[in-house]
Amino acid sequence: MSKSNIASLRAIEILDSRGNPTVRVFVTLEDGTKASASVPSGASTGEFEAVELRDGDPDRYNGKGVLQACKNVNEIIAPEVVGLDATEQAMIDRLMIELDGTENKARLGANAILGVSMAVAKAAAESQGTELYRYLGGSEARRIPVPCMNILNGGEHADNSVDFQEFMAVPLGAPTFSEGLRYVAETFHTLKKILEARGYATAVGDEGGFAPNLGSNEEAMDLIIEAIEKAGYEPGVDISIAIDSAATSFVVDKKGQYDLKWSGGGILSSDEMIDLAKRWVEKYPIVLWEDPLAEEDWEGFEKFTKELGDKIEVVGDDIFVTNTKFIRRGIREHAANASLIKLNQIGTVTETVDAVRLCLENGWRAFLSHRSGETSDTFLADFAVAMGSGHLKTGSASRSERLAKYNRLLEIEDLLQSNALYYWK
Ligand code: 2PG
Ligand code: MG
Repeated sequence: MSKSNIASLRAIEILDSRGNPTVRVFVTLEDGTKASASVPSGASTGEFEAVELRDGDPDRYNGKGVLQACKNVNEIIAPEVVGLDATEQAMIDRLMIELDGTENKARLGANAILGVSMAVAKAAAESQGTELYRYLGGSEARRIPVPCMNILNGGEHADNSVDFQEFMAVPLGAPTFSEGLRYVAETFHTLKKILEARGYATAVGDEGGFAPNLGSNEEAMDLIIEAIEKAGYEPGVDISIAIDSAATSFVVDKKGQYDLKWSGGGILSSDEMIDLAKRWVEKYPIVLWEDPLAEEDWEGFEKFTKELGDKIEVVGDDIFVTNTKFIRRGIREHAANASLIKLNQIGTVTETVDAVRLCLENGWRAFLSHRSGETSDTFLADFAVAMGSGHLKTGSASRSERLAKYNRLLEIEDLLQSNALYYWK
């Protein structure tokens, strides 16, 4: 019997950064190795994401309990997986997909399955005495992602008057990851001073960025440019800007019409949204725009990419949900030139790797991402280095569930020393 065989597997219900239940899985191997993994959870979720199984019992956590998902790990998955070699990631993931038997992991829950998938990977790495990023990415895994730091929050991640969900500072001109992190953390602190001076609130949203009530969405851009400059950096050279509109969260009737409801900016058509983006890309140093349109507005995405795809990275999140089926269609129809990548949108480590590979092999970029509901788990940091896709978003320079990932990347940079690579493109 191999020493890296799984001896036990157990899930418990824990709370995430929003105080909502999520799944934590513990795994022990025959050689005594122990590992655990915790599953993140989104708020602006795509309709076709793998199913996050919630109990729906109104007497517990407003129906958000995950006791059934934990039970599925303990009573259905564990008996099948115990005894298998933890290094057989693809086989274990496939087995869980078959055990579930549905298209979208609705029976066992993507939260149950992903918890096991990540915990197994961590245990296998640990048992081999290998860092997780190296176990998953091999000896060539040495590119540290550019940290796209979400310094201003709006949309469903905040209770304010900004429609677009995330405004990110992208330190693409920094020489190293740690310097890049410093550039954007300093910008974050400078932004706080600017907001204070203008009498705006400096409370933070779900991902740790500020969530002020601004006069318009554009004001957010102006404030960020000001913060970059006041922090001593040159916009567009040292630090550029990335946006996640999360447009599915303000689309009217699934497609075509967008209601800028938080700012009271009125209803815009898909074409008007594209025009707005064109104006902004002209005026501001924007390098990446995620979900500029809603998940079912494939036509709009195609137009957007035609107009702006040679200037900026166009990322699909809700439209692709880390699913190779939708990414393939996106590649065929030129609906974007990059996909967001979230482990829990698809539900296993293996399928997430497949999604990243599909992007990279087709000349697309893959933008690795946390969820708005997170835990202290740092799997994402190692995973991003393993995939070598060059950039990630994992929130702001506040809230320790966000900093945990950035700090793990600092550790990896230190482990790699001068072998670490850092560049935007
Ligand atoms: C997004 C994510 C992460 P959520 O839309 O990209 O920032 O948000 O986890 O709420 O889907
Ligand atoms: Mg998004």
